[in-house]
Amino acid sequence: MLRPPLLALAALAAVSATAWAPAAWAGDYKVGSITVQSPWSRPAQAGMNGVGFMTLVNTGAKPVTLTAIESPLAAKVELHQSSMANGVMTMRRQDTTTLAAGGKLELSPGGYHLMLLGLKQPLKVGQKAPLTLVFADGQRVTVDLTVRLTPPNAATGGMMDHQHP
Ligand SMILES: [Cu+2]
Repeated sequence: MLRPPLLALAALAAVSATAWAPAAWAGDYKVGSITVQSPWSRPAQAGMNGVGFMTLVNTGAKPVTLTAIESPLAAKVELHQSSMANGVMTMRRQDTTTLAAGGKLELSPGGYHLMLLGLKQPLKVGQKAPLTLVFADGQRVTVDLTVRLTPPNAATGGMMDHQHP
């Protein structure tokens, strides 16, 4: 008698499909009103600096401030902003950054990015690099940066090379 178990399985599948449909994409992380989407990094050698990219979305009604970033893989992590001035790419360190209510911060090559200073181990393609975001209200979220050669969901393959002195 195969029929009853199959029906039960179908019902279960339908329930879980409904329950999962509104959920965030599998690579997303949530803490409070903040969603972290598609965190990723690029390959780098030990002793060098790595990068971190992701999208932060604040779905709450209040602004949220990012005050620190930590990773066990780096001596220090900083938030930087790259910008083009007179044809020259420059980077500035940002001590904090605030996401407005309903706001979004894209960290992507050529713009805002995280800098993993002094890598304690190499970052290799396919590896996950843990990183913790700390917010002003004390909330923290640990995400895994997926090490890859190209952005996760983009045709924009800007291979922007940038180095610290
Ligand atoms: Cu930088």
